[in-house]
Amino acid sequence: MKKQFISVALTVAMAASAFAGCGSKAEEAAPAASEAAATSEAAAPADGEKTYALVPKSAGNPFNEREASGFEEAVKAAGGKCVISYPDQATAEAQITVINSLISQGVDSIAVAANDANALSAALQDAEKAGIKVCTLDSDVAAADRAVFCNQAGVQEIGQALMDAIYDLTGGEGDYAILSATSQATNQNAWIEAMAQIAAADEKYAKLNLVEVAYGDDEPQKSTDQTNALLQKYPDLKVICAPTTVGIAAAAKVLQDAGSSVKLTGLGLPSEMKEYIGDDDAHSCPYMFLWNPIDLGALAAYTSMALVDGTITGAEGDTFETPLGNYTIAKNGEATEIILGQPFKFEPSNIEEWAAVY
Ligand code: RAM
Repeated sequence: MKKQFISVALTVAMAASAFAGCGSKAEEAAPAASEAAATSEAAAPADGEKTYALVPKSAGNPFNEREASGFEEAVKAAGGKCVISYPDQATAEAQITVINSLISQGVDSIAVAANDANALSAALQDAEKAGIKVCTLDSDVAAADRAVFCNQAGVQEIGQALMDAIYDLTGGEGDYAILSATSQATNQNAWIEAMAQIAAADEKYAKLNLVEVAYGDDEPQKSTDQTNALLQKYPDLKVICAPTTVGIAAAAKVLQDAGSSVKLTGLGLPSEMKEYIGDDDAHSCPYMFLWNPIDLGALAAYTSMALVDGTITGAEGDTFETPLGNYTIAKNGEATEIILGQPFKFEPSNIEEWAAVY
């Protein structure tokens, strides 16, 4: 099962890099923040050509850049025009500015990784009123403000994987802390909430003690400072769980450089974490989880194109075919979503292989 996942994911990742053509590395395929504005200016479509926009959470985060590269390659391979518009900060306000600009440009769709569950509502409703199809990826908004959410993996599955890792790495009891991204991030907040519910629902986790949820705002320096603060404040801390690729990379370096006995887990990018993953005391992170960010970006592109051409509306039961596979839109509470896959475990035996992919 695991092998099959690896080979499918590798094939897809390789196909994604092969598509890249113009710049085969994911990092090179995504424009920097300053270039994004230029790309946006050049977005005026030729007759009949559709323009699909992506609004990531922030610039300068390698996870977001890989997501953008997957989106861009999928749109280009289908002959569409792609606009990647990074907000200048990881805030809802900065994303509203970008969304308003995309509405003025008359793009056909917007896929957004939201920095806030509610604050983008008016801007996204304006986009929809202007005939622009809206979907979310990575980090969702309220159901009424988008057609469908491209979810990397089930919230419950991610919460369970992280809670079980904390249980394992603490030995089943003691202090742990969470180092998150921004306090408003819909995705991190949903995972942290799921972890809390899982911990409360089973006596097994009763001896675990969550001392603090700290926020590094998906900024390397702030995440480093927050890790140091946690170490100082909680001398009995056993584990830090960082459900953010920026946070986990920063914490891994702090812990490893200090030779700390505090163990780390969470959600990390293999290429950034390979030097920190190991079973011995010289490594800060025994294992962690993630999904393929290139595929997540590609799924958002296929979803955007299917919304624009009318193959799907975002309603429960809608189905569509993509080069990643066939998807059926499912109901999740009031909302609808498309799940990319399961969280995948990165550990010493597979980290090298994956670090070369993303
Ligand atoms: C960071 C971002 C992103 C999240 C990953 C795990 O890069 O916060 O939204 O999905 O971590």
